[in-house]
Amino acid sequence: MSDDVPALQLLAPDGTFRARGASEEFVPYIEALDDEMLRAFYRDMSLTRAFDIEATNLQRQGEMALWVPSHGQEAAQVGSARAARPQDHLFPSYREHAAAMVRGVDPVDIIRMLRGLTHGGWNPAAHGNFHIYTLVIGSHALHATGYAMGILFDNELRATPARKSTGTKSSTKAVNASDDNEAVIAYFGDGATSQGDVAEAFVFAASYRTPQVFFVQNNHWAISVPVSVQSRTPLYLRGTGYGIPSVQIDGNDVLVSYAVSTKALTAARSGEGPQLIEALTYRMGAHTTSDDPTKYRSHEEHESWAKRDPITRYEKWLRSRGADDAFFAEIAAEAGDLAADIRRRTLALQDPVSDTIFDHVYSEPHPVMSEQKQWLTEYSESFGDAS
Ligand SMILES: Cc1ncc(C[n+]2csc(CCOP(=O)(O)OP(=O)(O)O)c2C)c(N)n1
Ligand SMILES: [Mg+2]
Repeated sequence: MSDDVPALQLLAPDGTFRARGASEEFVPYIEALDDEMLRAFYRDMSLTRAFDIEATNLQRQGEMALWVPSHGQEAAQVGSARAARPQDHLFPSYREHAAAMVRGVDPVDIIRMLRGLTHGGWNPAAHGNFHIYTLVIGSHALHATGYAMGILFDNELRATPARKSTGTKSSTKAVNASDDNEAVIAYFGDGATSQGDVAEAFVFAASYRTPQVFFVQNNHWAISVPVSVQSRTPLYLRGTGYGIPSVQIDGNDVLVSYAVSTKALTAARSGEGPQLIEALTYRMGAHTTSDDPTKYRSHEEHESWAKRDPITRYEKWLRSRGADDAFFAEIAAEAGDLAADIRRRTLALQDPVSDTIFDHVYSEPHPVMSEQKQWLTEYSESFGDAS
């Protein structure tokens, strides 16, 4: 499948809705959405874009050690995160700012982590089951799969309280038939597919038929390594090789991302086992603010993807359906207010007290931690008022 013609697409880059061939199956998922939800997709993408630009500026002004831009990947993330039900668990990498916002994570919590004020960032249970960012590439594919195996075993126990779980897949189908069942999404990039952790996650997920979706954002680059070096075949075919139903979508089309993710999550929660979606998109910015992409990729390539921008195309489509200037002005104003609020709250962030670093190493007090804490206190005090 060529990059220019992804297998599944509903919204062409020029903003026209056209479902061809296999994509036709996904039209009813969009027809079922009301205007409010369709506009919410636009709002999610626009607010994330504003947040991302503001955070990049804050990093450039020395307010963060590092920023990881999401620019260009908003549609893939918003469509899939909006398809998830409240009970679902999402395991991100580190670039999933749009998905985080959809699930209720405060953008400043992401900033706090990249400013080095916290090791975690947020409590997933209090933030839409959106798990913490993982910088160790691919490792959370295993965390997500382990979590999905846990869901499976819990379901078995609930279905047969008298019998101890065997860990087999025997009763999966029967107990997973409800819409209320949990499912899992693991987000990772094209580069992560070369990691052993991801391969192991595929094996376990396929073998146990876990209720999960592997959502690969193929943004074409793993820092300076192009996807053509990661794989000789389209990435979605990797999933197929493990026996995981896998599809490739236009990742800059929020509608197809939503529709295909909804179908995949429904299949996963209904006992059909794991699913894989490869979303073709593009990392418009640098890998992080420490990177200079002009060293390894061409201006032409960048420009060709700018023409496929997910927000511009969606705006065109919404306008063709009646959204007027007032709606877009309202969202632009809200995005401006959000950026200003993020800046104000970032500048007001306080450093944590240094003791905190020892507090969560063990769940209970530990003599080695107490000793180290005492040492640090004495060391700090040795500077007197100058410390
Ligand atoms: C296990 C591991 N190896 C290497 C790195 C260094 N590293 C950080 S990001 C990255 C590239 C990841 O590319 P991809 O999976 O495509 O995600 P993207 O950054 O494009 O979203 C690498 C190699 C790391 N963080 N963890
Ligand atoms: Mg990548």
